[in-house]
Amino acid sequence: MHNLAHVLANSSSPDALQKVISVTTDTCIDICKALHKGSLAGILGVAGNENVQGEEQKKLDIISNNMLKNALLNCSDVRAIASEEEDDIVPANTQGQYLIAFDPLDGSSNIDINAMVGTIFSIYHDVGEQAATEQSFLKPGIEQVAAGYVLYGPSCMLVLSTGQGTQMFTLDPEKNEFVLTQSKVEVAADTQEFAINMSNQRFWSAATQTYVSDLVAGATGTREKDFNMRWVAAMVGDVHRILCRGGIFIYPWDSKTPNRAGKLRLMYEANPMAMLIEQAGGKAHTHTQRILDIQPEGIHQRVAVILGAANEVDKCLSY
Ligand code: AFP
Repeated sequence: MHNLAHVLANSSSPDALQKVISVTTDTCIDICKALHKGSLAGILGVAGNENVQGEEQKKLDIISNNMLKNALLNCSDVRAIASEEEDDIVPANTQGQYLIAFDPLDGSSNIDINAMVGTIFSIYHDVGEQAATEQSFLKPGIEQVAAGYVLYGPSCMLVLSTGQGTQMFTLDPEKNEFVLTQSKVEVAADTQEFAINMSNQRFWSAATQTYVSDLVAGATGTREKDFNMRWVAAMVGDVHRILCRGGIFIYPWDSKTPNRAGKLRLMYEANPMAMLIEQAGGKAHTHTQRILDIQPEGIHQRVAVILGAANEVDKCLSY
């Protein structure tokens, strides 16, 4: 069984990129330990303030953000960081060659009910004489050199791509390291399982409503086959299920906030997940374009997300 360091050493990734990935994943092991202490560590519940998204911050949102921020700002290969929990980018070492954007704890509404949460990260190569700015981060997702997430579930798992496919690693808690457990993830082109927050149905576009009602009609309707539904309420959990057994995940535009393209954030949720899904043979689109082709306009930009089984994504877009 190969550990992460061995897999990275045998990849075509430059040493500096390997270092940034290792610092990130080692910090996630520490986040995992903090999460597993749960209420015993007095770190559940809300922190009593809001982030730039206007969302209530949980204590662990801030704790995990600070753990990643401290570790990455002290890594000489990091040029700057961006985080869901940071209003602006944070410059690190101007001579560093890698930008990293992350959601330190995705699915934080699940923390207090001991349900799935995870850390999502996206890495770009960038060099410059001056310190990095927000503009440095605004690169289309296709330019990511690495993307991944750590899922804090029954077992702690790292899912990673450096552009040569998508791989899964499982944390060995005795050795305190991630061990390769799936060397080539593949998402089947068809599926009978969908993920969407049904409580938003009346706010969806007519096309989304028709698509989902056809899924629910199953064998009695135009799809002529039954579908199952799952909703983890943490993107990491839904995407992990799709990478493991297929499916389609949809967080569409809705009229609850009509001038917002979607709920999920492009730079540190949609783009890294799109890379992992595409590297596993799936598709990741908004209602109108491939996610990895989007030219970002801001580090906290939101997009609609339709990702997973290639043929099912095409079917959804055909509506
Ligand atoms: P939180 O981090 O605020 O829990 O949001 C998680 C998330 O961004 C994404 O991980 C989920 O897929 C989605 O929001 C869940 O949204 P709903 O709460 O509307 O179901």
